[in-house]
Amino acid sequence: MIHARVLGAVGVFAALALAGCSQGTPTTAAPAPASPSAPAAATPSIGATAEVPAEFAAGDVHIALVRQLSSGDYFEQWLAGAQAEAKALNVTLDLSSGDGNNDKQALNLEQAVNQKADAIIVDHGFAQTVQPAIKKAVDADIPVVAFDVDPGTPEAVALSQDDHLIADQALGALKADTGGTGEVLYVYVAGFAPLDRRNETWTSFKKDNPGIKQVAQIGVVNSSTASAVADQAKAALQANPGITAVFAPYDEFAKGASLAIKELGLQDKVKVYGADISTADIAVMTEPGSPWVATSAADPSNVGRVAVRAAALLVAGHPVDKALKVPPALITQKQLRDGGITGIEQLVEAVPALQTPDVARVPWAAR
Ligand code: SR1
Repeated sequence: MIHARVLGAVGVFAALALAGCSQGTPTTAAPAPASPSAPAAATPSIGATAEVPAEFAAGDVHIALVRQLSSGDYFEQWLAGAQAEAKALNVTLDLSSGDGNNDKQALNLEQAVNQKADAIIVDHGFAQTVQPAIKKAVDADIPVVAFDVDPGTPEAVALSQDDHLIADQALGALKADTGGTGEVLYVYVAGFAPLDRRNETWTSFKKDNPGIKQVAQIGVVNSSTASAVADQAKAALQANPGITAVFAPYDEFAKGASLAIKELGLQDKVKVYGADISTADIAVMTEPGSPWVATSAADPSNVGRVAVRAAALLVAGHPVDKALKVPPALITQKQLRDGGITGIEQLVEAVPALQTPDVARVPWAAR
């Protein structure tokens, strides 16, 4: 693995193909060699405002992506975005996933540090299992971008979606639909930084809206979250027939709750307010009789792109804000149905705020 952080000015590099990455054990996708006919002139690529650093042009940059979780629409789309950005920047992404096992993620992280990755992206994880290795990385002068996990050091870049706003937007829709009164089923699992932040907003929301009562709480995160949540939601809905809303701020939670409501035939009475969006989520939200009426989301693929851009900037010695936040947008079932939106690409066109090219913009890359 090449540890390259020295800037150099070279010309445009050819667009290179990365082999597909798989999940599970660490894998490496190497870029194809640069075209021998690529011009060597010291000019930026079209649309770019700076020259391509030498190590990027040479394809020498390795960024380790160390994930806690990899199953589910959100994580799959996030990875697709990260891989697309790595390809565009001519970076090799060394991918590993803990598959929900925190010890495995910690080992993968140690390995990335020992192999002297040029930068490390830590994607989710629990603070106590990733912070020791993040400290080792920082001490070894390896730049770190921590997505959705507290890195425990101010030297790492902390990337998040704006989780307080995600919860705020979804709860705004819940309040508008219920008139500020009603029994709510809440889906939550503690320990995941984004869910903990959304929970802070839910806690204040309940105080500010005494007419909204949380009558039950459920939640599980595993490799089949949606079906596990569906089972829990069925039991909670049967035990609490007064529930009219479910606050489920993670798409796997929202899908599980929606399934339970439909199976119980409660879709005219109980509505779901969620988080996240994907093509599969759009299908669930827009299907006839779907109770999932609103979600607040960033485009996961865009967030994956931002993570890779931030890491690349750090490798090149460019300054990056220590706290990067990707803003969400509220997406409603009505908006999707009225707009005939069936996929994430269409949605991003309809809601341009879901693209954030200026968050961690790379000056040598075309936009
Ligand atoms: C288990 S944590 C799941 C959340 O991580 C990302 O922030 C997504 O928004 C998802 O809701």
